[in-house]
Amino acid sequence: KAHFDWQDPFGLDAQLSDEERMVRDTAQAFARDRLLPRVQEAFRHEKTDPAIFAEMGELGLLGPTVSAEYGGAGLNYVSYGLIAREIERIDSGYRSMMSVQSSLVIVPIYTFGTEEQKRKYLPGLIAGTKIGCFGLTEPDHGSDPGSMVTRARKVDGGYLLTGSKTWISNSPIADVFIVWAKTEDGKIRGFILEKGWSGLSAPAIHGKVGLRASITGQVVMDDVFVPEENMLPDVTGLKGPFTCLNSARYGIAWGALGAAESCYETARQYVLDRKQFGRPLAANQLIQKKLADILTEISLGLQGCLRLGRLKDEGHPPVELTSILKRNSCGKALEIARVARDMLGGNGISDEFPIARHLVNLEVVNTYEGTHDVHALILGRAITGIPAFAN
Ligand code: TGC
Ligand code: FAD
Repeated sequence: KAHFDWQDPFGLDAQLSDEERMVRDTAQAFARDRLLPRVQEAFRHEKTDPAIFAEMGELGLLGPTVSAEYGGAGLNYVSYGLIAREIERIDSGYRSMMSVQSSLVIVPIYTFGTEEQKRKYLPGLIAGTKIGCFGLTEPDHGSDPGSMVTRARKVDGGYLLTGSKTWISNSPIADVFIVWAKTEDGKIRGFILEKGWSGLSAPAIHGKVGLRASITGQVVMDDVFVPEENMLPDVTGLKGPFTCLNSARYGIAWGALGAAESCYETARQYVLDRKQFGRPLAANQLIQKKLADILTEISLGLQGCLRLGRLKDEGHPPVELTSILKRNSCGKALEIARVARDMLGGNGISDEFPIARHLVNLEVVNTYEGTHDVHALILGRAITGIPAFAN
């Protein structure tokens, strides 16, 4: 009888190239040795250590798909997904810091920027010596960013930006701000702003119950002058921010399953160790069914992520595939975290175990980058031809 591996039932490892395995191992070691020791304190005290960006940068974990001429490691999308999975196995907040920098700040500059913009901003962002953030969501426009009210008014030599963005990961510690605003013709354009510019502030939002290791804030712009050369020239409309989101949502699809794997492995060990009624909890059918369900969802989900990664490496797969997997991974991981938390009984409430932290983090991950239901509507539109969210 062939051997069954409860940690890798479909042999994901065997489907990776040597380079992909090496990237995965590097990210795993970094996450275990550098992030794990910090996470409990960071989460308890809502403390984000900005040094993490440079540590990730040193290992090539930021903007990994960018070519070497701008300082990137030139890796494929499967590698990017594997990095997200390993980082989020520790904490979704750390993956958030990484994926905003990689997909939402580096990608728009790399994809839509001028040669000067790429040379000026990419090396520091990829090294992690500069921190970036991405401002799309506004206080009154979240799922519907097309209705944004942030304005860019043309003036001599550039634009004056006015408006506010909210729930912006990294913003209070950011050096570089990618901001999406409407010009006077009503078209959405992307702008690169820098910390310290007159009229620009980024106050922190405190009191989050999840994702506490990742700092979040607003971006407030009061007639911020942005020189002409800081507008992203090569894109107009929602295609700009959504192109970045395609990459970030793909990373989340892998990452959320990394968090689910952490819950699964913790719960499995716990029920093997913990005895009630004179035998291990793991000896009960109800417990074994839960473990079987969890393993099934994680392993099917990972195969989907790998397939999408391969398709991304070959070309441009339909964006709906990303919606399927972002939605599935987040929804399933959230459910897995809830079940795993329950399997630890009272101890599941303690932050001595990672599960409750993953659970509250995953509530956020299920909401940002398009909520679970918004991705259902994107799929519903593709299936029926009828956009349920339009007027
Ligand atoms: P819609 O009519 O669908 O599209 C408008 C234009 O955009 C194009 N487009 C895309 N292009 C590339 N990739 C995609 N995925 C695209 N989706 C749409 C589309 O072709 C069209 O182009 P054109 O040239 O014809 O104008 O626009 P809509 O306004 O009807 O969209 C509705 C909806 C629901 C699909 C969309 O607005 C949506 O996805 N809402 C969710 C908002 C969201 O995801 N926000 C994320 C904010 S950033 C964030 O959360 C970061 S957290 C990161 C972290 O900390 O890890
Ligand atoms: P809403 O759009 O008001 O939605 C509220 C509820 O209504 C949801 O359940 C939604 O599914 C549902 N809903 C909305 N429209 C419909 C509809 N048509 N039909 C049925 N149901 C609907 N944004 C950024 O730009 N950059 C960031 O870096 C960033 N980081 C974030 C970090 C954190 C910690 C959080 C919490 C959010 C972050 N966001 C960021 C914002 C995030 O993308 C939004 O919160 C998300 O897109 C949802 O928007 P909203 O909160 O305005 O909710």
